[in-house]
Amino acid sequence: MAIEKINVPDIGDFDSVEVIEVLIAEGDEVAIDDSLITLESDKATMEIPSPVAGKITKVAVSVGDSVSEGDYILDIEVVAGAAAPAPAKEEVPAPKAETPAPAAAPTPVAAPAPVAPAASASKPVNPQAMGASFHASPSVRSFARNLGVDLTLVSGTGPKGRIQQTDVEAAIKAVMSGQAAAPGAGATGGAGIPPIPAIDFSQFGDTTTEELGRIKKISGKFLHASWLNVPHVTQFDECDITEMDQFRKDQKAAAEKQGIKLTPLVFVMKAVVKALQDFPSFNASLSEDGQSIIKKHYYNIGIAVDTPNGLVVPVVKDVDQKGIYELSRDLMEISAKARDGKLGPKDMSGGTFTISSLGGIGGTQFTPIVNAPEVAIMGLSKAKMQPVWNGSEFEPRLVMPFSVSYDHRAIDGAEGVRFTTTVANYLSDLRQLIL
Ligand code: CAO
Repeated sequence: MAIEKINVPDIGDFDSVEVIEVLIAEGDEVAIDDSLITLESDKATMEIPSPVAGKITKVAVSVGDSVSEGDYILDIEVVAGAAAPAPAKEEVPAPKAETPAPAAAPTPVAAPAPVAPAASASKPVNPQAMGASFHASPSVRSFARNLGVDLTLVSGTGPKGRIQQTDVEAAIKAVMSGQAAAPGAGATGGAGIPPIPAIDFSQFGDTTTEELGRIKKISGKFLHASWLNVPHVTQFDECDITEMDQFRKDQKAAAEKQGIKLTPLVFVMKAVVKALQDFPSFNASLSEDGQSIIKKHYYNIGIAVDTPNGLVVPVVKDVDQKGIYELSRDLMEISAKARDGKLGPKDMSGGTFTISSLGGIGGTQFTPIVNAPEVAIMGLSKAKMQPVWNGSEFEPRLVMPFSVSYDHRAIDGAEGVRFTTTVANYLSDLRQLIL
């Protein structure tokens, strides 16, 4: 039986992170992906999953220790035949970040239950709620999940505001006794959110029930939170990308020689960043109290990537400082990493604006959900040749429909359409990007 030494995997930019829970003991049997320990920084709580299946033979860390990437955690006697081969550093499963860094992609945390009692009416739903950190042990998270309690709405009474089981119980009691409102009450003036009735579908025909994948459960929670908290407006528009696409095709062969696949998306990223510089309110987040707008002077674009396991949003950093080839290389790299399930917390944090491109697939328009706490997101649909009236005749032009959903608390409607018009102008004449 081989003994596998387990070290702390890549945990993003965090260093010297406190061990707040040791979830296993010597002699325990673990499966691949079972949580071993929980780390807590000031920004996030992360469970470190086991990269192999086997029996714990030694535990080298205790609650209160501080650890960094590469530190030794424990030994596992690998189960013969059942274990994955010792993974290379990059292959270590990414820690399961339970609370994302601010502006992270709509990924971490579990799916909401249909009826989620809120903690107390005095803790209103706020724009940062879906990205806010809460501190709770996995057992409390699991307890809350089973009861459908949204922990972002529960006040913790433990050390450093940590949520205890008693806090979850108190939150439920408050709702049941009518002392507190149901979720959304802060945003809806006490109306609450009526549950969707549970129906036994098998009475109408055969059914099968499949558990949602981990990523879907996680992203579902953040999409739901954004949908409930952010007053969305979606502006639809279209742009003439005839010249842009001709330029892309002209460059394609040269790019391919360097191993690069040029798609319209990288040109859109450049045009969007130029428009974000013109309209800083779109590259921003609302403050926790909703009274200020925090404008970011860096341009990190999240790209929604469709993977076999679900939707993930890796972030391409410093798009304003990169050329088309470098961006294409970055995009190929992160989408490959996303599809191989190898994205780490670093790859998915720090985004300032998100683009969801369905243009390679089809569709005419869609309404993307804002990746809160960002305030705006763009959806790209499939470009088509269309007859366009030029004043004297119809001309065949390549027209790409797109949409921008935004948080109406941060952005007014007029600004919304000015932004989409500006992006369309830049895309119809790329020369403007160098002015
Ligand atoms: N109009 C017309 N054609 C388009 C297009 C558009 N808007 N966007 C891309 N295409 C073309 C590309 O040029 C490419 O064609 P060629 O091979 O002939 O050049 C083809 O469609 C496929 O492109 P792609 O999808 O591989 O590459 P991309 O850079 O456009 O997108 C990525 C990369 C990672 C965003 C994409 O693969 C993906 O995962 N998209 C889905 C995202 C998603 O699920 N969003 C929904 C979120 S909400 O649930």
